[in-house]
Amino acid sequence: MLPPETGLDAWLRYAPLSETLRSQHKQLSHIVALSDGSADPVSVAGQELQEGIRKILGHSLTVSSRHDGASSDSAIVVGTVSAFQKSGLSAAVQSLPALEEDGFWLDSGDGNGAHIVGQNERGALYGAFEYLSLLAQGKLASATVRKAYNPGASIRYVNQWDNLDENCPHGSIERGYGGKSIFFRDGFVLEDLSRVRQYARLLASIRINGCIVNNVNSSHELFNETNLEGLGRIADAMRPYGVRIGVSLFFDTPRGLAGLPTSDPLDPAVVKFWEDLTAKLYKRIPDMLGYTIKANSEGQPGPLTYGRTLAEGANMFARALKPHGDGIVMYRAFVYNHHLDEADLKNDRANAAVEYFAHLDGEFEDNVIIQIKFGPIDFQIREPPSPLFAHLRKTPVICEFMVCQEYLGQQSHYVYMAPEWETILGFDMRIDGKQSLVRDIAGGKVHGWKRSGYAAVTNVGDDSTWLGHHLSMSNLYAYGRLCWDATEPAQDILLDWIRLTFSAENSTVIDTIRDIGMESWPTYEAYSGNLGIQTLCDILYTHYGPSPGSQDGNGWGQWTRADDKALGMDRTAATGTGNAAQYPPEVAARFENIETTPDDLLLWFHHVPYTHKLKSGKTVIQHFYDAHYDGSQNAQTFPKRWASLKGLIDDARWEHVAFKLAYQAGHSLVWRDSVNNFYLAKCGIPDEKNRVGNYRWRIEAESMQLEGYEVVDVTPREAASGGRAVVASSPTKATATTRNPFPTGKRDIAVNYYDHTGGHARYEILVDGKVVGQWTGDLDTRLLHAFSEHVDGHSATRVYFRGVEVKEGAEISVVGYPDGKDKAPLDYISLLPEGVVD
Ligand code: GCW
Repeated sequence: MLPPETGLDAWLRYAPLSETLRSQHKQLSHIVALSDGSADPVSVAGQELQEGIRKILGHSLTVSSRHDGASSDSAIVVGTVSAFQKSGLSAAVQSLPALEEDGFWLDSGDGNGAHIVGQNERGALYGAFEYLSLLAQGKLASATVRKAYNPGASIRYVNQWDNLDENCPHGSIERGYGGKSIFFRDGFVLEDLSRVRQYARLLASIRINGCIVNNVNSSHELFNETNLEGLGRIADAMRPYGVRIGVSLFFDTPRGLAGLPTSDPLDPAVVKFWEDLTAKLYKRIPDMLGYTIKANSEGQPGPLTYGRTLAEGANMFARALKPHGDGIVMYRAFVYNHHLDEADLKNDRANAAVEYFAHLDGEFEDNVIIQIKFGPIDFQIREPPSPLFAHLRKTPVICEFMVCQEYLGQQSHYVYMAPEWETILGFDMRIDGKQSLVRDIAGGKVHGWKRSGYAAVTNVGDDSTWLGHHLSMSNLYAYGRLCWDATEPAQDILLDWIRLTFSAENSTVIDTIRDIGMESWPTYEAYSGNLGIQTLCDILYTHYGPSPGSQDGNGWGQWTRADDKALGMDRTAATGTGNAAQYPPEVAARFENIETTPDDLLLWFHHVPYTHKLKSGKTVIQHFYDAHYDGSQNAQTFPKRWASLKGLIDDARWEHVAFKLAYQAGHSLVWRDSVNNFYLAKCGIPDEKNRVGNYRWRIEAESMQLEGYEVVDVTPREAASGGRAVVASSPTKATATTRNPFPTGKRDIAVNYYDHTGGHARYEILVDGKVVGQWTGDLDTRLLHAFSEHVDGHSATRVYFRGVEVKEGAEISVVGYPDGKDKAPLDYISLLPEGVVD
């Protein structure tokens, strides 16, 4: 049996190679880490190499900080170019290819000693991690690597949306699904920052060089004296790994913290306040990377609040940073009016970034960088790139991704997002009619920017899995890899991650997880929102489960404009919001024309009848129905495929993932039925295959004989089969009973119920008086996504009892034992013949 693993070391677990592979490696003599200190990246590299080589190969090596001539020939030497030169190793670095900042040279040396040479200390550490990654994957057993590695972008940051929670003891993270904050608790920086150190280690191994540690919805309390000291400790914990920290600012801090009458960016007292605060921060964090700013967005104050331009606001911070080094302002382009009037067909949230920022190009200080979400709306299952990427020429940009899956299943569903990010990174904007891929814009190549790149909202938490789902860590890993080299294929990255995380050598493990991973995004798209309509989750509450109706009828602007005849946003210049015309002419022409708009973005750019024929020949509505059936059907195969890995990976991680994938399979059916029934009710066009609304093996709870249960209408209606469910009216026990109307046979009994916060109801299911299954509604403490308090599409879920012999006419009862606010809600049962999914 393989020893249980928690996931804490993620892809840095350094699992032992098989004896066969181990025997192909020569014994190295020792490690030389050319460093003068004990907490700098080079000495960390030395320790990491020592630990990694011991675990992977079983070789114990000593680490010295000096190179001592001939005896070092079979050593592994790590250091900067200049340290190599100073240590009598000039020959080794004489004819190296050019190395850029953070770059490195790796010569794995035929097993006879190796050289890892960083352009700087950070680069040296990256080189050590690269060496260990190759070693752990068995890639150095038969090959020698001699290669220079240079970054595709200088900014490779993560953003944490951790709250200070000064008013409530929580450690919460906005849109965090991996436990509590590893940075803050109850208004202050945590005393114990050991997880922060471990996080920095993971980040360094994927060459992330910066971390913004607090929520963009910030608080002025971040800057009280205790927290200034605490931020310094965070920086100290991350610095040995080459990770610099930055902070998110609350625009109204001058008023809130210093009691100034205004936070007007042109007011001398306000300017002075920020200068002083910045000086204080640098005193404690001399290498602070800068400030992230969310202003005039979703209720946040900002320069517009004081009658100033966004550039005037950004520049105030930029000037405050300048005397202290290379600090930057990462000014978020996520500025929009969330009280938009849907009745006006010209209104469009997708237009906001260009409208607010394009004309300011040239007005920003040279240390202001505009941080743009990858799409025009908000991390949806599919979006085109933000048109703002094509407008800023003088002002460098950061392309913002989201590693945590806010709109994509919140780590209770697995979605490997690198393939989606690739559609953005590889998109050609055709600026001035020339090739201008988003990755070349963000990487600085198109406009010759020195500092630009990527940020991702990661939101790891204190759960040992970091993100709440072992498989979701493939997203953090892939994000780092793409920041460094955005041309790497998503599948290659996934394969490396699997070899490092689960098994370097077992092809069943590697192939199975690769297939699940590569299918996961198209699968989730198929059972959520298709054809560019957006994800269709509930945008007014937890952003998790299905609620297609929530998109419209409010000011948030994530509209679909679905009525009984047609759906989709008309974003054309000819008849719609004009958003298509925000792209450079060639791209604009493609999106303006329905014929040249790809099907997967059809409803993003066009308002079409449900009967509109796609390029596939299907109608839009039939595509919706089919995709939801196909996608959820595929999700049913994930647990089965995962089951084939039992014993091939450790039980602890196997069980965790098995539980998540089984849950996902059940919830994918909730998605399928909710979305399909919603659109069937809207347009009245039946499914050609007659599946939607017809569930042959289903028995509705509201049609059963009820004792202690009462029937309720569910909101939204489509979140319950038939629009209704039952909840206990009795505080102690409720029973729903029926008789099996189907022929005698073995059945997979599926029970659809609701698991929300407020209590853990227990349930039993009996056939002819015999208990055939029991469970507790405690998903709200086992899954870490944002849970609902209600009976709805978020809490709807399914449990199975398989292979139960049920006689025709047998009495079947579900008994619920309510607990607190959890009134043991029940939607339906299905008595499925083996192999049938419904
Ligand atoms: O996607 C939305 C989220 C908000 C978030 C905002 C942003 C931090 O729902 O929770 O606020 O984006 O990016 O600022």
